[in-house]
Amino acid sequence: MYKQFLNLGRQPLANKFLTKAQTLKKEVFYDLNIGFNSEYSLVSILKTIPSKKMFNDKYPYRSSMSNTIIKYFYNLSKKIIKDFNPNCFLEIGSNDGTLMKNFDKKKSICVEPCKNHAKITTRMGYKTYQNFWNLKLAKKIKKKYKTVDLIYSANAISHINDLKSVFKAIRYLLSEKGVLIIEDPSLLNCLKLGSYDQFYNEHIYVFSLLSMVKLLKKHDMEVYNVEQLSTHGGSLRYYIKKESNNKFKIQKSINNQLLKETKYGLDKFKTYKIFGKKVENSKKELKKIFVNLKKQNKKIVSYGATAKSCTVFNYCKIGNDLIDCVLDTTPDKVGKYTPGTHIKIKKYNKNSLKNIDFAFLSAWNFKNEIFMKEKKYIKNGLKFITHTPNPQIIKKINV
Ligand code: DWN
Repeated sequence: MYKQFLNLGRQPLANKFLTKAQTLKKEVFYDLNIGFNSEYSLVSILKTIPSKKMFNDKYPYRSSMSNTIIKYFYNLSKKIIKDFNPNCFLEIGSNDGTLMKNFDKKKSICVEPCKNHAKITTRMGYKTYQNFWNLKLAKKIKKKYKTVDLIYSANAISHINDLKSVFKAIRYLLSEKGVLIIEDPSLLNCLKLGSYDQFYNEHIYVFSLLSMVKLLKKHDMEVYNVEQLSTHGGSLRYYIKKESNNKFKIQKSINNQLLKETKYGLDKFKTYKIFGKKVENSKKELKKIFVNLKKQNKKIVSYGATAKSCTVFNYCKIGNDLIDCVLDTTPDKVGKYTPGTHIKIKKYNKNSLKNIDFAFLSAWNFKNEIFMKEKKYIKNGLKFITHTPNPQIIKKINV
């Protein structure tokens, strides 16, 4: 049973960027309410949208659009090969192959439901199943490959509604001594940073170690190590094994993280009620900043057409009256309009920030990469607006 603690209003599909013609038609909006389930210490959106509506042949997000992620996945592949040297590596949610391209084609399998991305890894020469992850697929893969000793998934498990089916399928396919590695945004970081934009229709869950432990227990699996990551505003990497597998010992990191999470109150509904109030204040403060700047005729753009900012803009009612345009490098987003708020997305180039006074950090999770890239403009007076950890115009940026 989920108990609601936050109402983020009516929201369109976060990655459904619109053509000009589509902005003139009626858009579909859904309630975005967030709740807490005390049995699993699990936080989830309360109304889910069928996956096929979101992950289709036009899914626009590409991991390769950020240098931070390209480097991150390169380093991670080296680590996985060094630590595990898998005979068969399977990635759930392989997107455009940004991680996979670092692995041996003969020993790797991609699983990706979005046709446009699955086509890319197929073209690259990787065996790609263009499918949603489920038991039927796991059975099909097992028939062909017999054992898979490393299953990896970044920012995909949190997108799948039926977690029972997810873990059942993983347990079925994973070899006895195999390892499952999952990475997803950390609930603790999300609460500490007030980053309520981690909630949108694609992000069904924001996990904590507390919740992961409880979920896996039902499937005779356990987390034996956990690492704090800086990606996506703070994520956790869970190293998971079957309970019967004695090859890996439970690391100290598990108790440390569980302690941090319970100390913060991630197991108590009260903590989420407080977060909900904080978010309501954040909304008012952020809107105030935009309205004040607009009164002074400042030119404001948004940096990155993120799914996250769909939540912020629609919740705070920040639209094309307050933001001139959104800048982005993704081919499938450029020339379109943001869902719900209809702000034009323009192709980023080196001159895009000329004569711009303020840029909203939609891609706040890449702020270091962005600040480095824009240091010339920052030195010339460009200022950034952010909503995390609190709505503000960032005073000082060291570049
Ligand atoms: O879980 C998810 C995460 C991993 O990615 C998905 N559900 C959807 C997506 O969420 P997002 O859109 O909030 O992700 P990002 O990675 O914060 O998106 C960054 C956006 O900003 C991309 O469209 C690329 C763009 N960008 C850019 O134009 N110039 C990013 C950087 C760093 C840049 O310099």
